[in-house]
Amino acid sequence: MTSGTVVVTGFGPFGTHAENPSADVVRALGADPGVDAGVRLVTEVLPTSFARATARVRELVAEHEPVVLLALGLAEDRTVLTVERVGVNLVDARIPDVDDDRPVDVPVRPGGPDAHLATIDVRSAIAAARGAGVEATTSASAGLFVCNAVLYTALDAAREAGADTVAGFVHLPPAGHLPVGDATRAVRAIVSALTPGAP
Ligand code: PCA
Repeated sequence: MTSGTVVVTGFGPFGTHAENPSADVVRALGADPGVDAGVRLVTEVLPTSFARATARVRELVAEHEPVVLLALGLAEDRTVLTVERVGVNLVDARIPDVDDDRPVDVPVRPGGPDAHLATIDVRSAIAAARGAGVEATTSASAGLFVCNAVLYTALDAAREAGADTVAGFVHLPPAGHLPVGDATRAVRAIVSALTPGAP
């Protein structure tokens, strides 16, 4: 039985982070999905660019009409995996993105709703990560940089398309706090828990 398409994205380098564990997790999933056989997993590493990442997320929603879109990113100042509850329609870049763009106090989408609540089941995602042996908590803010912009855009695109896509965001702590192998195991468990029809 096919449960549908699941899109999992990560981010490439940004700022002082030459390596981004979210990209490593996405590559590991691409090489070995390790999720229910009915799930068609699409993985992609997005550039940490406001313009290009948000445009690409809109394309991914339109192209695949996924049942789940789960975006991953690095939260440099956190020590555990966090599942985001909300994307807000505001950008305040503390550093330039990889296109040397540093938007400040502008909306992600002019005229869009102020915020979109994550539509994944946040509690199930946390329970799944913990079940895989990885500590996880909720987060009420994905920041005001590219990660938040991608979460907001994914939710916005799914709503506009009237698609059944549920979307959410997982921030990973630096690999020193959560090794990439453990993060990959947690994300696999989260994807399985969020996918309808999956065991
Ligand atoms: N973390 C940044 C952008 C890319 C990433 O992995 C953020 O939290 O916005």
